[in-house]
Amino acid sequence: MDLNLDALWMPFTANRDFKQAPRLVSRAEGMHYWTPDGRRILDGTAGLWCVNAGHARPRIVAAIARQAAEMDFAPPFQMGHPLAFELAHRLQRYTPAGLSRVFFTNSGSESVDTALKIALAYHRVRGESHRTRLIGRERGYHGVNFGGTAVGGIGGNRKAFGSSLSGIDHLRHTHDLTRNAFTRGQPAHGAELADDLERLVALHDASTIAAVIVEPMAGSTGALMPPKGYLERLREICTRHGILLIFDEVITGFGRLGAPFAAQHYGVTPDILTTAKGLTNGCVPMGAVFVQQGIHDAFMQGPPTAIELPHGYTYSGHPLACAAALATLDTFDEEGLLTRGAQLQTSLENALHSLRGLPHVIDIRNTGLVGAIEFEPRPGAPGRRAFEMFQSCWDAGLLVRATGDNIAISPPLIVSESQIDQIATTLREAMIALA
Ligand code: PXG
Repeated sequence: MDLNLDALWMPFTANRDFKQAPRLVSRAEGMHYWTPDGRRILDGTAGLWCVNAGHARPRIVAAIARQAAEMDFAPPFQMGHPLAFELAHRLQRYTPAGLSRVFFTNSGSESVDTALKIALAYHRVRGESHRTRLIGRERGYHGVNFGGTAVGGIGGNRKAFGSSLSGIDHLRHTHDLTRNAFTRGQPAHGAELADDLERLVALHDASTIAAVIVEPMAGSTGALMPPKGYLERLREICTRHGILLIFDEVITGFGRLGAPFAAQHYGVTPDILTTAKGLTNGCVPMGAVFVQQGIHDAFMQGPPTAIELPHGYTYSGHPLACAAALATLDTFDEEGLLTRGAQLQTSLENALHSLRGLPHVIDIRNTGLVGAIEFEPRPGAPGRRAFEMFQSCWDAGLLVRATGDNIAISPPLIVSESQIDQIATTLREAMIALA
């Protein structure tokens, strides 16, 4: 393929290394990608945790094409179009109880920054404008905008960008291999790590804290499952101190853990919930922030002609995105995909845990249709083992995701049992060859 690679500055990519030996895909359908030279790759990552119903689903493709011809764009400020309202209403069927108001964005990063801004403005509108502090967690990933970077807990994503926002603090992460290695589902140990929030409350005073944001399952840093009782305790502490709890469900939303949302899977309901990715099956960029009705209603005061929340995007509720989302929800419903992860959990669990004992493996963990394998870092070269796994799986026709010393697996929710076996077989062969 005659392609000049020079002009594109690629995101989160080792540009020079990539351009020496590019990994390109040019077609996708169902569970597979194809490279430009026709090699078929099994998609073990649902694209980037987003193509939950599989690729190029005809109903979704047709809905986008129809909408592009019908009305390509509609201004979302002081104007509306029916599909945005229809989608917002429809989404209430899936979201946890109470989270009945929705604000549309175009990405997970925008959803996170929107959620943080809503939290700050909510306290202010209620006369608690002293609540400005935002708390994230180590090893959290909340996208790349300024708010998400500030509350994010990955040092390497933060250090290049100056002093970030002020008034930020972080909880300790929950990853503890000494007590929890090779756990199936939720780890037994670590609920007490939620008490770290009490430490921050003692340090800063609750009256200064607006919100805590966590991924119920931390995706980007290697699929870290919450210890049993941890989310419950975090919820209880937030409620007791008037702190809003935000769940970032950009990865866990729309079926990844075997329920529509992690909030339902774990039985803990946040005040605000951020999503993106699976909402449109990755076809058109879109995000959504769900808020408790009481939070929304607190803004609906003052003169009715005033704009209650000075926030929004040109493409909030874009017609193509709404059409894609509605067709995606139809597909999820028709095929029972939002709960299919619960049925397939044991298959993926057994397949992945069968790899225990292979060289360098220090942990295997899983829930729903997500799993991770963690490797002992190679001395002097952290992250290389996982990257080499990613490369050898790619060479063998399987797409996995490398993050730190972890390999994450998160196939589309249409994955078959035999494809799960294929994933495990390919991983095993790559792991046996791993130095
Ligand atoms: N929050 C969470 C929890 C995410 O996982 C974002 C926010 C940001 O979403 P956008 O749409 O702005 O990228 C994400 C994104 C990985 C990986 O390898 C994960 C994400 C993005 C890229 C890579 O795990 N998640």
